[in-house]
Amino acid sequence: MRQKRIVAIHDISCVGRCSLTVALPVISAAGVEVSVIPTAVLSTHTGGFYGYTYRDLSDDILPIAGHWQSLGLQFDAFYTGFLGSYRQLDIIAELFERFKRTDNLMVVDPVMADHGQLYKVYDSSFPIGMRKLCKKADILVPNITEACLLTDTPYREGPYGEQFIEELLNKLLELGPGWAVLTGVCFEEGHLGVATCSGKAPRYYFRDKIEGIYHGTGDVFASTLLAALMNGVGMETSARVAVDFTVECIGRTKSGATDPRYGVNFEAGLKGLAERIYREKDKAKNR
Ligand code: PXL
Repeated sequence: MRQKRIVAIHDISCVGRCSLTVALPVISAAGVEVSVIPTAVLSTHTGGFYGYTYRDLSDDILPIAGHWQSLGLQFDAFYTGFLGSYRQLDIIAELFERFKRTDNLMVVDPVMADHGQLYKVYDSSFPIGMRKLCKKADILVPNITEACLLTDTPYREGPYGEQFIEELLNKLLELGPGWAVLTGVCFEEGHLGVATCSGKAPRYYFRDKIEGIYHGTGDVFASTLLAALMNGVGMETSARVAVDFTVECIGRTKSGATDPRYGVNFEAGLKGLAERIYREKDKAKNR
């Protein structure tokens, strides 16, 4: 099989293990070539650190795309995460239009909020602008807070009823993506997981919840999901692999008792992740 090539469009948080410093190693470990478009450069991410530097790279994105077009480059997927400005929502939508083919995947992680709160760097118009990008996505990967903001649903804490989650998934699909992959789904105390839905009955996968707030885990999840998908693994299995890897990284970090602002120890699990993805790839091929 030809090697797959994707573009990861996130910020570079120089310290803190999120966005590009997660997407690059995780997706590369699965044998996929990763090109990047940095949306901003920060000294650290914005979660729990103060005084961080912030350089917005909005003006560089379309010139980068223009150069790539002049080289005739094509990509199997575009994967967006944290964006550096409101203006970037239109810029990325334009980029998607330039590079969309019938057989490539636009994956949007609408990174903007968690635990019921919009990140402080964004104002209340950001989720409304984000809906335009969701419209162009093949796969949308929000957490519950982001899903609520995107669909005008009042946020509440879990456990949720199945009806609440199914309505949320349907409203996400109405925004335009082919698939909604919703993280942070909880039907009973102590269990947390993911729902995948493309219009038929949603599929769920849960693991025991590890208490605590761990930074960058949304990026670990979405990067792993895409790494598996690019290897021909189906959506439901890819979501399972992504949940299992994220839980494993959180567990390892918890035992290491490091400051959770510095992200999770995913590095020690990369070899095992690659092996699992290749096993699932073989199974998918022989099916
Ligand atoms: O992991 C999401 C993320 C990415 N990039 C930056 C962030 C955050 C979450 O807070 O601040 C800069």
